[in-house]
Amino acid sequence: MNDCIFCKIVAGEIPSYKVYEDDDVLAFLDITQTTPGHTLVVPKEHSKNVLAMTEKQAKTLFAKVPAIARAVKEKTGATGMNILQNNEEIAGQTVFHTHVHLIPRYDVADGLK
Ligand code: DGP
Repeated sequence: MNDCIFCKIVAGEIPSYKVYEDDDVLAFLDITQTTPGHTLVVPKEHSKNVLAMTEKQAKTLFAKVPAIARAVKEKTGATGMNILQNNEEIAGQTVFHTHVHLIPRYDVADGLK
């Protein structure tokens, strides 16, 4: 996909802050940082979203999510995490390459100690 931002990030043509990479997936910090450590997990093989994925593509991506999410949680010191993803414009999808958001959540009281 020539005009896909995340394909360009996967190819190294657009810089990103990499969190994790293997043969199948790349995880990198989301530019918006909804909370510190907000990470996107994307398959290296392009698909538009979950609605367009094959079972094999979905297994390849989602099998990696728990371990990456645990690593982000541990590294950030978050106490919980939203794991979500959007499919199609009506549902808030703005980049049309499948991605999973990992949004660490922090106990506000921790910052007051
Ligand atoms: P969604 O709305 O679910 O399609 O989320 C797309 C996310 O992608 C959004 O949170 C912002 C992020 N994003 C868009 N462009 C870039 C980029 O060039 N670099 C990084 N790191 N994130 C991006």
